[in-house]
Amino acid sequence: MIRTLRYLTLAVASLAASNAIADSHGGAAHTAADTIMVKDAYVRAVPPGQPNSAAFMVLHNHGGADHKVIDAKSTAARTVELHTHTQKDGMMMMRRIESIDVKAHGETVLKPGGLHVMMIGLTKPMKVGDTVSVTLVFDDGSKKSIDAPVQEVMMKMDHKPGMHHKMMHKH
Ligand SMILES: [Cu+2]
Repeated sequence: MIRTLRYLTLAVASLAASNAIADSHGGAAHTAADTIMVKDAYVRAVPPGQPNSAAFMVLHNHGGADHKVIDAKSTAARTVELHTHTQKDGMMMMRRIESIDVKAHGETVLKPGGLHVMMIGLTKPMKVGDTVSVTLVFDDGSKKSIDAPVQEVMMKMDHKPGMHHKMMHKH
C-alpha cells in the first residue's frame, strides 16, 4: 500500500513520467484527459452552404495540476483551431490562440462570443439533431473525445433583454 502511494506521488511529480506510466498501466496515473471533465458540449447549427461552425463546452479540471488544451480535431471539418474573441474598437474580432488554459480545480467555459473550437471547412452539414465528434488534445499529450450535439445558437444580448428578433450568425 505504501509502495503504491509513493508510486502515485512520483507519477504526479513529473508529467513526462505520468504519461509513460499511464501508457504502461492503463491510465493508473492522472493525465489531463483523466482529470478534465467536459460538460455541456455542443456545436453550432449552421445553414446549408455555410463553411464554418464552432464547438462550445465547459472544461472542468478535477486535478491538482494546471493543464491546457493545445489542439482539437474533428472529422467534421477540414481545419480545427482554438479561437477566442477580443473586442477592438467596439468590434468583436476572432483570433486563433495557441492553447486554452484549464487551471487546477478550475473551470474554463467555451461559449459564443468567447473561447471556442473553430471548425473551418465543414465536411458535412451541421443540422440540429446531429452529433459531432470532437477530440481535445492536452498539454501532456493525452486526448479526450466527446460527442457534441448540434444545436441552434442564439447570441445572448444581456444589455437588451427585449431584442429576440436579432440573430447573429457569426460568432
Ligand atoms: Cu472562430
